[in-house]
Amino acid sequence: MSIEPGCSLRTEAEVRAYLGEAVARTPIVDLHTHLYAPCFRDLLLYGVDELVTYHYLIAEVHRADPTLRPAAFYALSKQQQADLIWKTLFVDRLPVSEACRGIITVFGKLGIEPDRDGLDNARAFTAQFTPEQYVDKILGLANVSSVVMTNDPFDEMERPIWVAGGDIDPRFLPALRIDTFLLRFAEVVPKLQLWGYQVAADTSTQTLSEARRFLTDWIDIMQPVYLAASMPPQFPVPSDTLQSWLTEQVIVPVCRERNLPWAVMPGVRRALNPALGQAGDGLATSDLRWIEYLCATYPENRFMITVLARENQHELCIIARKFGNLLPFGCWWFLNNPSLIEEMTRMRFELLGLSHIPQHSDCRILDQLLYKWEHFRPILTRVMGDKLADLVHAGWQPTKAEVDRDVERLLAGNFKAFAGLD
Ligand code: RAT
Ligand code: ZN
Repeated sequence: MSIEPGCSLRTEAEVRAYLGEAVARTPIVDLHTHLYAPCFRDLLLYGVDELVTYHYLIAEVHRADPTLRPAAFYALSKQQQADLIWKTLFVDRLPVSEACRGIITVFGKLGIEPDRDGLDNARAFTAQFTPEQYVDKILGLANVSSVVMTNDPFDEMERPIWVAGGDIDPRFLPALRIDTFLLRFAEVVPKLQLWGYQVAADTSTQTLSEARRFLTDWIDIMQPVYLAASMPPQFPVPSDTLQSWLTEQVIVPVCRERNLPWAVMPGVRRALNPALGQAGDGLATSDLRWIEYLCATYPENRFMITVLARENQHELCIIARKFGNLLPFGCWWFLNNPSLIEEMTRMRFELLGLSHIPQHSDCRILDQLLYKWEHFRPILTRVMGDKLADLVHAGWQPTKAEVDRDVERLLAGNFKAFAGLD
């Protein structure tokens, strides 16, 4: 392919400036969030009270005020919780943490003046919009074209909405979450039986066909773009456990048959401090041998992966170099901090080139799209800019079209291709 000289970026400064524009203008497909389309009603969280009571900030307020008892905090109304967090983390001390900074970024993007006296102006701002209008506004301002939801058939609030059917805003793509199915199968057997699936906590041929039927029914109902599970640091595959059997006999074959990737998210230690509720989870370094085993044993399957511990990131890149059916994505949860994103993204460029997905937002509250992506874009521009600058100095002048093409790959195309979307 000939490179048009007129479109070449000849100097480091030209490359960096053009890359910055491309990163800003390229729409993002956010491949893992906990956001919901407006038709899911109360499950779609937005507005300042939700924002300020994000579980990352709930953890931080309990650190800032160790006399605060989690039970007392959770007994407050949502608005009282938000007021307390605002006073403690934003007024009584400078809001320097990444999660605190995020709130200030959101206010800036929405034109809300942060007010040390309280959150009423921010509340009034959001109250002007219907949920649908707010979705349009936030997706537009964030330049996010679509977001992947997290959809759990065992969730009592969302299940009836799926069962009733209806049109989902096409910018919200479903993902079938299987944590409960995979990790708590024995516990949910009675529920599955109630729903008409003849399963038991065993590996019989009947459980096999009925467990597969459950998954395929939900694939038919949700039409997910992938199956997903956040996983403990250790997972016994292969072994003679029920979980290993479900993995190899149910999930992997169903994913293959339906041509769907499985997104695995190892490293979570649930309820490290149970009193903190959703804010109480922790992490540990993961043993990724089972991922290598699945990639090697099932080359026809596709696996996406994000791992929670920083300590696993180099190893993950090396595993991904060996298996084309493994796609690393995102800087997840406790890794979604600028210093760690920069380190991980740099390492991924160096070891994986463009064959990764540098970030997902994990947003739980719609407005967070404004900060998570606003904070990420300059990091991508800096890290990729360094790589392109090195190329220019070595004698390779990228064209504008090449930069556009590859930024699109990183922010949307790699995911769409891997998930078979278009
Ligand atoms: O990032 C988060 O908000 C976590 O609480 C988890 O939901 C995690 O992202 C997950 O998907 O398990
Ligand atoms: Zn998540």
